[in-house]
Amino acid sequence: MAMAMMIRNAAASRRAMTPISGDFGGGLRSMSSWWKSVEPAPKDPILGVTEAFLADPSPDKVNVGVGAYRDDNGKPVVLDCVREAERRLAGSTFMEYLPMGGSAKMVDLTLKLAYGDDSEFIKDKRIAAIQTLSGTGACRLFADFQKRFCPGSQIYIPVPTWSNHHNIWRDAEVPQKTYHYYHPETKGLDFSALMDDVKNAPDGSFFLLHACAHNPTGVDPTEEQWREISQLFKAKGHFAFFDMAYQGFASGDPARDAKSIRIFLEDGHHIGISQSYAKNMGLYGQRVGCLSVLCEDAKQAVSVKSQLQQLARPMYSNPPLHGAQLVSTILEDPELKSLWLKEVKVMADRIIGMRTTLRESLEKLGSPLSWEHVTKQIGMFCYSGLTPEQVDRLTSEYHIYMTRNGRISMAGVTTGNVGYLANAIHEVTKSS
Ligand code: KET
Repeated sequence: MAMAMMIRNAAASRRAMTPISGDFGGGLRSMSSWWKSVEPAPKDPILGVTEAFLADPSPDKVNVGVGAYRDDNGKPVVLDCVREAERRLAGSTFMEYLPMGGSAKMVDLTLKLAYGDDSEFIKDKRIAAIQTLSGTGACRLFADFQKRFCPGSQIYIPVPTWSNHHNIWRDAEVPQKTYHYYHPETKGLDFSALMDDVKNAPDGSFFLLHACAHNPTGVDPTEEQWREISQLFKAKGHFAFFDMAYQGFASGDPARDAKSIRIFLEDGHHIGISQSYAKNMGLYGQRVGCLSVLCEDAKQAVSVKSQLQQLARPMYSNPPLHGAQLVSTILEDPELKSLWLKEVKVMADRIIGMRTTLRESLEKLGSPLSWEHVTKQIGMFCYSGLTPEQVDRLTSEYHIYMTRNGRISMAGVTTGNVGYLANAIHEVTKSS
C-alpha cells in the first residue's frame, strides 16, 4: 500500500519535473512563459502533514506526523546540555567558513559514537568522513558518491522505509530495488523473506539498512539476526550503508543502539554510515550530521574524503558552523556528555511510557483489535496498522495529523492528548 503510494508520488514528481520545452536559442518568447509547464509538486508525505496541521485552526488538533520530539506538554525541547553549550559559546565571534569537510573535531567525536571510543579504524585513520547537512545530507552525498564511482550500481531499500530515501536515490539517479522487511500480519520483521532477498540480490549489491529504531515500523532485527544478516552480506560481498538517524532512541543508550554497526565492523565489512544529531540532540534545524565510509587503509580514506568534499563543494561549498560547535562543546566535555546521555534516556523513556498508556487506553475502551505491537515496536514511531482511509477520518473528524501509512510519531503523544488519540483511533477502527 505504502509502496504503491510512494511509486505514485515518484511518478507525479517526475511529471512535475518535466523540463520546459521551447526556444532557448535566443529566439523571442514572452516573459511570462518561462515556467508555463511547471506543475505543482506533490506534497511531501511527511512534511506535508506538518503543513496541514499548522493550517488547521482547531484547538483540539494533534500532530503525530513528523518525527520530532515533544515534551509531555507537547512543546519542542531544547536539551539542557545544548542550553549549556549555547551559554559557553555565547559571544563567540568566530564566523569563518568551515573547511569543505566541516569541523574535523565534530567529525572525530561523531565517529566515536558510531565506531566506538577505542575503534582501531579511527586510530588507523581508515575512515573517510565529512560533516553533512544532517542525516538527509549524508544519505544524499553517499548516493551521489555511489553514482559517481559505481555508476552501474543499484541500491536495495527496505519495504517500507523513510519516504525520503526514495527521493534521495532517485535524484542521485541510482536505480532502486526493494527488499522485504516488515510482515503486516505479524507486525514484526519478515526475517526469512529479508534473507531470501539478500541472498538473491546480485553479489556486490548496495543495501540501505536502518541501524536502529527502523522508520516507520519500529521493528529492528535482534542481535542474533543482525549477526546472520552480516554473515550473509559477507558471503555475498554486499555493501552495507547504515542510516542511523535515531541513535539512542531505540534503547535509550547510544552505544547499545550502535550494536548492528559494531557487528558488521567485527565481521570485517567496509561500511558507510549516515549520522544525524537532529533527533538525539534535538538539533533539528541546525542540520548537523556526518557521512563516513570505512576504507581499506589510510591512503584510500584520504582519496575518498577528497572526493566527498568535491561533491559537496559545488552543492553548498561547506556546512554550517553553529550546530557543529554545539556538538563538539557537548561531546568533548565529560560532564556535558554524560548530561546528554541522561537526556537521551529521558526522551526514550517518555516515549516508552506513552506506548504503554496508548495501548492500555485502547484496551480499556474495549477495542476488539490487538494493540500489542504498540508496546513491542521501538524508537520514535508506532506503525499502527491504520489504513489510509482510517487516517483520513482521524484527520477530518478529529484533527489528528499523521502520515497516511498509519505511522504515529510517539514523540508527539503526551499525557494530555493520549486519551483523545486512543478514543479517536478506537472510533475509526472498532468496526474493522
Ligand atoms: N533517516 C531517517 C530514517 C529519518 O527518519 C530521517 C528523518 C532522516 C534520515 C533525516 O533526518 P535529518 O533531519 O536530515 O537528520 N525523519 C523525520 C523527518 C523527515 O522526514 O525529514 C521523519 O521521518 O519524520
